[in-house]
Amino acid sequence: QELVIATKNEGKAKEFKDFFARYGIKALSLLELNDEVPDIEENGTTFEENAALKAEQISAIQSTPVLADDSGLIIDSLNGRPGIYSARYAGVQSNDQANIEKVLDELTGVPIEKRDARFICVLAIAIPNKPTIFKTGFCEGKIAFTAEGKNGFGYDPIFIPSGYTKTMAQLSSGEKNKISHRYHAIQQLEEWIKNI
Ligand code: ITT
Repeated sequence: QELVIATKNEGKAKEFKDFFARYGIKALSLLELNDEVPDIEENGTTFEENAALKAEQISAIQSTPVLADDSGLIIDSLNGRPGIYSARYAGVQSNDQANIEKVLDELTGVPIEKRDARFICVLAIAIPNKPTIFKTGFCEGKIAFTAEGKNGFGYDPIFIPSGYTKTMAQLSSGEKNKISHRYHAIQQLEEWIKNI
């Protein structure tokens, strides 16, 4: 079986492939679809709204169930930023490196006790003619003082998961996929996945 994932983010796409392979399902990202899909403007004000926008618009075009992921990093001492702006925190054309530098810059001089943060992943599954399903997962941790590690994507090099002394980017993909926000959200879909 196949399931379309409404993402153009390669890091996310790889994680979904690994998760769904366990259930014998091939996850296909928008980067792999043969048809051109329009860029979806993520103009919602919440993770849920943005996840629904992506899943529902692609599902309407493809006439199949579509899963979308809206995720981000929430830093307590930055009043929850970058939040829904995580992908473009350092500007519209920003990349992971620039986003990381902006966060580290804003946390200059902030001690470890005040560097609490969490990743959030909101999944929306749009099914033609049915209400959209939502599932949310979190991963608690702290923001490191410097970027370390090469695995994963996004803010992984500066995120130290609770109970670890290494950043998420220093963990193997197998280790990340057992503790991540995305894993915790997908876990709640098990029943739905079995009925695909
Ligand atoms: P799509 O909308 O095409 O899926 P995107 O990168 O624009 O890709 P989002 O709008 O959901 O996706 O932004 C999520 C951002 O949050 C992402 O670009 C990363 O910077 C960050 N992020 C999400 N999950 C992460 C993870 O597991 N590790 C590190 N950073 C993550």
